Amino acid sequence: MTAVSRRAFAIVCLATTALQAPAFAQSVEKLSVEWTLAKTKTPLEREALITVTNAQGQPVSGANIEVKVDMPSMPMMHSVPKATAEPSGEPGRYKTKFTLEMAGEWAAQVEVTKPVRTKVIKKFNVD
Ligand SMILES: [Cu+2]
Repeated sequence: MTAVSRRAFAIVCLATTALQAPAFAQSVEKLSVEWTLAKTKTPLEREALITVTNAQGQPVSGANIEVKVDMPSMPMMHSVPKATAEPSGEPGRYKTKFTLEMAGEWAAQVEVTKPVRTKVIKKFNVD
């Protein structure tokens, strides 16, 4: 390859990368996951309302969300069943319920596996 053709090749590569960038950025973008917890009539049970938005702040529909809760101060002591969130009817909003085993400091791992993998930890207190 001559120096000129090598430079031309490099420019074509750059142009191709630039064209592909938006799709690539979308596939690796991080979702924003927020939640609010509410008490139910059942002691130690909580209902989580989870909101998933993309980098543009738009609601994300069709997400798969699993919630695992544990007590950071008591490793291996609890085994609350994993909860799967269901669509709540509003775009980007999901809900699920789980029952804690005691009062105290808990942490939830909220894991989105679709459309983009995202994992967030939410700490909360149970009284
Ligand atoms: Cu405990």
